[in-house]
Formats: sequence, structure tokens, C-alpha cells
Amino acid sequence: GTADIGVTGLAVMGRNLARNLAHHGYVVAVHNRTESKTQELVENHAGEGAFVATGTTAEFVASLTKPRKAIIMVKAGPSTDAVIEDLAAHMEPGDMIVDGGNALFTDTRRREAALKERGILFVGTGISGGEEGALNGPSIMPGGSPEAYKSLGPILEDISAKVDGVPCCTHVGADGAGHFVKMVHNGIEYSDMQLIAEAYDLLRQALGRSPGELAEIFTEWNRGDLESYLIEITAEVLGHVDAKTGRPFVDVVADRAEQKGTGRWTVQNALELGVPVTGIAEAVFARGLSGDVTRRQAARDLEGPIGSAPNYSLVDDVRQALLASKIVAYAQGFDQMAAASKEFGWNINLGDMATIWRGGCIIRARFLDRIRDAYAKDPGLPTLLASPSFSEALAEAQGAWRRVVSTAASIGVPTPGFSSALAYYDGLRRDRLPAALIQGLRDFFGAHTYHRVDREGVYHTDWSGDRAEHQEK
Ligand code: NBP
Repeated sequence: GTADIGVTGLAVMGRNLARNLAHHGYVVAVHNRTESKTQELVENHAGEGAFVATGTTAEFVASLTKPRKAIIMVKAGPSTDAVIEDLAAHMEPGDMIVDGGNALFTDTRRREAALKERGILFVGTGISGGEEGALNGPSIMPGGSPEAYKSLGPILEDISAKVDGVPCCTHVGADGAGHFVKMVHNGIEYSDMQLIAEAYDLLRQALGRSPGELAEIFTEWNRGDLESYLIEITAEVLGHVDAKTGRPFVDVVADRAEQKGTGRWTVQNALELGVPVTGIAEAVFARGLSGDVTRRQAARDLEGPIGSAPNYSLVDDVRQALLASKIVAYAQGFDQMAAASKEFGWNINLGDMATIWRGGCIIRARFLDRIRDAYAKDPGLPTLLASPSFSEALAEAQGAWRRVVSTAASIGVPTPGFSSALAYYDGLRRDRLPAALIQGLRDFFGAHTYHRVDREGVYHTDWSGDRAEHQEK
């Protein structure tokens, strides 16, 4: 074969990734289950680079230079297993299969282990940036072995986005590490969008600003600390007017947020690891509530607040609440990556994750530079909230943040993201938590025992008897 690399699965993502590879001078073998899409790609984009159109899987594999490298860009789940099986049957030890779809990291771990037994290198890689990113430079999060990265990494770094000349691609860690961090990236994306939606809702409800006026506020915010792709496109969407009705676009869209599942996976995993990712969880639950048509209908006449508390500086207060809540949501997501890294032995460099998310991906933002710097100063940082640059930002924002949460509560606008982030912040900084009472209750009804603040050991009080305390062995 003569092709440097192959792409199978030529829907939007695969097609654009293949074109991106070709633009960088690679000879790219292309393949798709439905062959007409392969022909279409080659016919429409032949002038952009060197494509090798192939029909059967055997032809596709045979077209690749050994050791072969084939990237799969198909629907995640059983389709991916079917395609891997098909490719592996035609491959030899030393060849490599790369899954660029949104696989669940546990599937990636299973696939990597199974292919290793057959001598085939398997790399599960996160790719973020949608179709535009795939074409012009995505953020790429490859897992798999260091050996696989040695030959694959330079190609992926080549086609990735660059920020200040630094590629938005690095080896994340072994087996499923790449797909894991892509999952957390998507979870953080959910919380970013939820916080933006709360900011919009609050300003609209409290101040009666029109979507067009709010678009200008977001444009303004995008010039400061909040500068990011999501804030930028929020201004675009809010400023858009529906051509059919002349009404603001946001007012003609059904208010039920859908999800494909990566946010839910992030929260499920966080529950297993015991990491409180409240920002991501609230975002997933808020989408669930929005789609719960039956209960929303049944609850329409529930009583709301009477009157409202004025908050004269609301616009800038909301900006600060958004920034502070965002800091919390990111801190939690990074905690989750740290916990998983420990659990699975991935050795993930958290600062590198912030670095490769600065460009190409959906959560790309100026803000990530600060996270990178925080981990550069202290790689063992227990929480981003405690790094000087963020603790100062939180100190500055917290007054506004509290006013926003209380204004929202008093006028009856739900802000689960802002509110729970503030509760997390206040929970972490507390000297004493009411968890002591919970321990007492647990000991009362279940003899679950407790520790004391003043002595070593494990204790139980005989609640149903003389209430004497006994030290457990
Ligand atoms: P889709 O997720 O819509 O998948 C369509 C592709 O999968 C087509 O090429 C289709 O072939 C192929 N396919 C299916 Br479905 N079942 C197959 C099977 N059993 N055997 C062989 N091929 C099969 O495409 P996409 O939106 O381009 O996304 C590709 C991957 O990238 C997904 O895993 C997705 O989660 C991930 N991703 C998507 C985005 C995004 O913005 N869309 C961003 C980041 C990651 P056919 O043409 O013959 O039906």
C-alpha cells in the first residue's frame, strides 16, 4: 500500500478529518460502509490532496503502508466494535487502529486489552471541535501506549489546532485516558452552557432586556476574563432573528435541551469515583428538567414569589457570578481527571489538558491559560480554587455571586449552576461542616461509628441503652 494513514467512516467528522490529513500532505486512504460516500469525498475534494478511494475493508487495509494506521470515525457503540473486528481481521501484528469517535472510556480499555493480545496497537482518542474543528484543527486527546503515540502522535499534532505555536494534542495516558478526558471535556462543556443560559435567563427576566440587547452584553463580556468560543457564539445565537417570524431566534426554539450522553457518563463516573462534580451534574439535571414536559405542565400553576429585591448592579454581578461558577465547575472537572488518573494509573498531566483545550475544542478559552499556569506552579495542587490566581478571582467575585444567587431566589429564576457552585465554594471553605451531625445520626440508627476531634480511634455511643461511649477495636 501507498497511503500514510486511513480513515473509515466518512460522515461529517471522518470526511473532514480525512481532508485535514490530506491538507497536511499525507496520502489518505478513505473508506465507508456505504461506498457512494467514499466516491463523493474523492470527487468533491480531489484537488485538496492525495486520497486513495477504497471499496472493501480488504482493499482499505491493503492500501495502507506498513505498519498500518487506520482511524475509525463511526457511530460510537456496537458499530465501533463491528468496524474494529472487520479491520483487525485484515491486519497484522504491529498495525494500529485508532478510534476517534466518542467511545465510553471503559469500552476503550476493553478494546485496547483485546487487541493487544493480537499484537495490534489500539488508540482511543478524543477529538473535539465538531466538523469545523475536524477540518481546520481540532483539539485531540489520544490515549493508548507510548509506543503507539511515538508513530501516531506527530501526525495528530500536525493536524491539531495550534495556540501560540503549541499543538492542541498530547499523549494523555494509557488505554482509555484519552476518551476519559474527552468525556470530562464534554461534561465541562455542559456546565459552561448551563451557566451561560442562567446568566441570559436572569438578565432577561430581572431586567427585561431583549435578546438583541443581551447579545451586546455577551459580546462585551467576550472582551474580558470570560473570553471564550461559547460566549462568542452565545452573542451570535442571541442576536439571530428568525426569518419566518421576525422574532428573536431563541424565542422560536423549543425549550427542551437534548443530550447525546457524554455529560451523563461524566456524572455517572464521578459518582463512582466519589468526586462532587456538582456543576456538571446540575447541568445534566437541568437538561432533564427542561425535557420533562409532563411535570412542567403539571407544575405551571405552582406559586411564585411576591415582589422582588432590587439588584442595581445586576449586569456586572451576573458576569462575576458566571466567572466564579465557571472556576468551580472547571476545578471539579479537573478533580475528576485527577481521581481517575490515580484510579487507573494514567499519570495525566493536568496542566497539559488545560493546554490542549485552549484551541480547537468547544470549551476553548483564554481562561485555560490560568489553569495551565496554576498547575505549572504546583502540579500537586489539591484544588484549583486554592491556586492564588483563582482564589483572588473568587474573593473579588464572591460578593456579586451571593447577590446574584439571592436575587435569583427572590425573583424565582432557577440558577442551579450558580447556586450549587456557591454552595460548593462555601462547603469547601467551612471550618466545621454539619457532616458531624450526619455521623451522629448514622451511629444512632445503624451503629455506624464515628471519629472524634480530640482523640484517635473509632467510637460508638450506646444510643438505646445508657448512652455511654465505647471505643471500638
Ligand atoms: P455518526 O456518528 O453519525 O456515524 C456515521 C458513520 O458511521 C457513517 O460513516 C456510517 O456509515 C458509519 N457506521 C454506522 Br452508523 N454503523 C456502522 C457499522 N456497523 N459499520 C460500519 N460503519 C458504520 O458520524 P459523525 O457525526 O461524523 O461522528 C463520528 C464519530 O465522531 C462519532 O463517534 C461521534 O460521536 C464522534 N464525534 C462527533 C462530533 C460531531 O460534532 N459530530 C464531535 C466529536 C466527536 P454509513 O455511511 O454506511 O451509514
